[in-house]
Order: sequence, then C-alpha cells, then structure tokens
Amino acid sequence: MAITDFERYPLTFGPSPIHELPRLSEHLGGAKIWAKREDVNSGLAFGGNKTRKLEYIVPDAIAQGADTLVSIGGYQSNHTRQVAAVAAKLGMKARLVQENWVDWADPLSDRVGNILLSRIMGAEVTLDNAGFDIGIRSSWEQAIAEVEEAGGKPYAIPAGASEHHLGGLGFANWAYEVEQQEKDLGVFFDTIIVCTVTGSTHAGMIAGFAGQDKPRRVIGIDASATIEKTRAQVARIARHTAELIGLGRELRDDEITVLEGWAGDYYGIPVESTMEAIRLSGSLEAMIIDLVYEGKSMAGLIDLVKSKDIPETSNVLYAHLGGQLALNAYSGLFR
Ligand code: 5PA
Repeated sequence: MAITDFERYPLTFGPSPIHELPRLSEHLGGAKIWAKREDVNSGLAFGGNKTRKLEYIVPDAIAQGADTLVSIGGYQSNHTRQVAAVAAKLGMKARLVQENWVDWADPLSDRVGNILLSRIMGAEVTLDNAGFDIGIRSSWEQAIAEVEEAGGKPYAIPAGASEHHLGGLGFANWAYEVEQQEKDLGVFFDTIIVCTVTGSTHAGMIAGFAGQDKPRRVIGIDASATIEKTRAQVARIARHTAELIGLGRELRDDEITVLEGWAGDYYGIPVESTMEAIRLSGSLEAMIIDLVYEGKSMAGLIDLVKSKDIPETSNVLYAHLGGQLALNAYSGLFR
C-alpha cells in the first residue's frame, strides 16, 4: 500500500497555503522562516490539523454505517470542535466528552471559543472533571457504550484522532503535499517545526518524509508537559503509519525527535516564552497563534533559530496547526 491507495474524504480546501514570514525572520536574524497554514485549511468551523486527519478516518466511519462520532478532549479542545464540524457536515451526530484538562481559573473556559462552536453545531457535550491525559479514558468508552445502548451506531475517535489505526495518514500525506509545493516554490525546507501532544500529526509527517529522497529534520516541540508519554506515542504511531504506507524499512530512532523545554510545567498553561512567541508572531506577521499549542512550538522555533541550532542557511517550515479559538478562554492575560 502507498498513501495514494487510501480513500480520502474531502473536508479541506485542498493544499494548505505556504508563505514566508519575512519580518519574523529578519527580527530573529537567522534562518528564513516560512509557515504552512492548517489554521485556514477548511471552511468547516475554522478547520485545523484534525480536519486533515479526519479526511482519512471518515471513509471508515461511513463504511461502518456509523451515525454518531464519539470523541474526547479538554474543555477547549480544537479536536472535538473539528469532530463536531465534520459530523454536522456528514449529517451525523457528535457525542463529545470534554475533560477539565487545564487548571485555569477563567470562568468562561467551558463556554467560549471551541466548546461554544461545538454546541452551535449541535454536538452533545458532556463535561467531565478528569484532568489531562493523552491515553484512552473510561469516560470516552462509557460514552461509546451509551450511544450503543440508545440504539445508535457510534464511531470511536480517540483524543486528537491519534490512537486510531488511520490517525497518521493525514499528515503522512501532508509530507507529500509539501514536496509538491517545494517544486512549485523552488525551495527546500530542510527543517520542519511542529507542535506535538497526542502525536499523530508529528508521527504522520515523520512517516511521510521518511519515504522521500532528501533527508530533513522534522522537529516536534512538546506541548504536553508529559514528554515520555508523548515521545512513546509519536514513535509508536510513526512506525505504524510507516508500515501502513509501505515505507519498506524500520524508522530509525534518530528520525523521531521530540524536544522538550517550551511546554512549561503544565499542559495548557502558558509560560513567558509562550507569551513572547504569541506577541512576536502577532505584531510582526499578524499570524495569530494560541497559548496551548502553537505558542509553545513557536517559542521552540524562536530559540532554535536564535541559537543557530537551526543554521542561518536553513529554510524552516513552521506547521501552523490552528487552535486560535482557545485564546478566548485566556483573554485576561492580554488586558
Ligand atoms: C493540537 C492537538 P497532536 O495532538 O496531533 O500531537 O497535535 C498537537 C496540536 N496544535 C497542535 C493544535 C492547534 C492542536 O489542537 N489538540 C488536541 C485537542 O484536543 O485539540 C488533541 C489534543
């Protein structure tokens, strides 16, 4: 099998745009920085990285005759909002378990941003007090059972659509899309920077790029603050996805790089470097990034470029995976 053998249900506009970030590059005084924009990849409730993953999962849900997509995330999960959007688009129901992943005092965090949009799109949302964990949760298994008991046909999508056998395909294909765009742009991105938490975004990229002729660095920046779990999950999904798309060899350990240092102590809580990254990206490029995910990966990029760990001669591609809606739950930080 190759990536092109898998059915893809169109939910995105097509290839997501790539553009330069000239003012940010100049400000940092090192490598040339570009962005590929998954935050504008779809017309379905603002899209994002999960919408791409779901393009390869939806055909399976349809084939199984499902009528309800069941998934899980934090109160401000971007993933569950995209599941709600896809369910609405397909004429299915969405059953979402939203856990209390972030110890954040904003009284609006279970009302604004992502969760508001999921409710508008008709999803059934239940709040659960459990804290952050990227693993399989009993509340999610319970929700699946409840849909079944009520006579529905549930289709189970785990957190971030990661621990799903097809979860890595969306971003394996992203790697091939980048290769094509490089030909059109006449540039080679020797370094990719991507935020990683549940792992299948980064893992899919690793598997996809591994089959290409020219090697490059695909650097995951951890935003989970549970680095060992995320590292193990990225490695597992990357190896599984590589096998699915017929890579024909084992991935080496040195192809799987998840860096820590920018997540702070807790998932979902910004640190100074997160705030600085958000302000720089917004004030220099009008590129809006969030505090939970992209602010942390951008903080990593900034340090790696400034320190010349990424050399000045590099072309760096920053994967913007979406997530801006969650900013609404942190508005007090910008008063
Ligand atoms: C998320 C995830 P992975 O989970 O595939 O590693 O992606 C990390 C990531 N950027 C990066 C944004 C904007 C994201 O939303 N979000 C999760 C969610 O519930 O929204 C799965 C955690």
